[in-house]
Amino acid sequence: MTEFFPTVSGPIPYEGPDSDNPLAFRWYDADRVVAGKTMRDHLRFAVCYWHSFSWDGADIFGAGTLDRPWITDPGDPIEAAKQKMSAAFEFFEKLGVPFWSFHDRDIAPEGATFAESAANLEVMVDEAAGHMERLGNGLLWGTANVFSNPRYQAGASTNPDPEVFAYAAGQVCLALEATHRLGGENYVLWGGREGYDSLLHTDLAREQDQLARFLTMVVEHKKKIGFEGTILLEPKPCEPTKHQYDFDVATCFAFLQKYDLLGEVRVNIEVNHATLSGHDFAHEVAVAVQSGIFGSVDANQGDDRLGWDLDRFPMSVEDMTLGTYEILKGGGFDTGGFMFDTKLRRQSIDREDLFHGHIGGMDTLARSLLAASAMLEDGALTDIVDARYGDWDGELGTGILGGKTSLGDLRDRAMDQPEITRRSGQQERLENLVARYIERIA
Ligand code: XUL
Ligand code: CO
Repeated sequence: MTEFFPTVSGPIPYEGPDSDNPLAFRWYDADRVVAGKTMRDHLRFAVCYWHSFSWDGADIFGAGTLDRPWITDPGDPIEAAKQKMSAAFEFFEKLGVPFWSFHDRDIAPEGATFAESAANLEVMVDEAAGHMERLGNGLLWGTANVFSNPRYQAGASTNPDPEVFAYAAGQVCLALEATHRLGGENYVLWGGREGYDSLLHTDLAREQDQLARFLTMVVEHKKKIGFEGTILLEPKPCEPTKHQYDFDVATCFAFLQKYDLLGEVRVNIEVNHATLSGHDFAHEVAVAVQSGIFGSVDANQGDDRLGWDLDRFPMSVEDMTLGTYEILKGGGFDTGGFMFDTKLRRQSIDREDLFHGHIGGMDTLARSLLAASAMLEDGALTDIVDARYGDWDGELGTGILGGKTSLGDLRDRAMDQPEITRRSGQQERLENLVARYIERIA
């Protein structure tokens, strides 16, 4: 069998923070126990198939740049798909990553008819099952690509043509069954082209109802086939459409509530989608946790000055620490994990660059886990928040929240109260505290 990554022997070892070996982890020590669980079990890393193995570096201005021999082969499409899959599993094995994720069209070529595509998928799911058996790795999630083919130009479930809805439903049905067969822990629905570019030709009310019906059918089918994983929506505010319906976590929550899908569907938060929606990653996690819909994370970051989806590997320990702190406060991942929906930069053309990107991303998140768990274990931050709201547990607070006090009662009370004593919010002190936790990671 061809070896696609001959310069890396793998598995990538943990060598500690003093190591200068670029092909070693300096922070991700899979077996190290942090707050009662191994790093492997806390972080639940997954590599994505699409950007890492199906993408050759092409962008809207130019052709592919990356050295990807497994996708330049023009031969038989199934043989080419098998070759790509062996490159992917060689990479998973050498990196030493516990999970992977895919779209149906990443692993199996689209055929001339729906039936032909279904047959191709079946062959490639068998192939994947064989690789997974050998390697003993898991599938974090599967999904369907219902946005690339021209038939989906006006969306999949939100299409004005019910024929397109029906085709997409068939495709998602097969992708969900494939995910189930491979033991997937989640099934993801990112909005794709579910959104609009112009209100002049869009009926918002109908499109929302269609989207809800689609999602309900997915939940119904999940139960029918006995899939025990979590169904996840992936919020994103724009791109490819001007306005995506699953704009952010709060919008998804309202949608799930309106259509009676709370308890059935949670969210997969992508770090850069949070940035694009004008929120911090930590904000999106916190909203999901407090709404009971936190599921999983796509760990790729963007760039503050470039307003599109850059899918960079996560490099900011501070941003990731604040997000990871919210995840840990919510009890951590159950079926979710950190998935690298990440792209190399277009000039990172060597195959080995795929290792450097993932090693850096995994180390960033491992450091963030260490800082965030120290912050939580110490309790210094939670103590300050508890003290800040402490008066709500007193007579006045419980009276208001318990519904015993009226607006008029509070007017009368205010009449004989002295001016209120204000307290410092101490934001800078808290930010310094976070900086200290990050500095002290060991
Ligand atoms: C698109 C995106 C997708 C989803 C899966 O922005 O993030 O890769 O994660 O369809
Ligand atoms: Co994503």
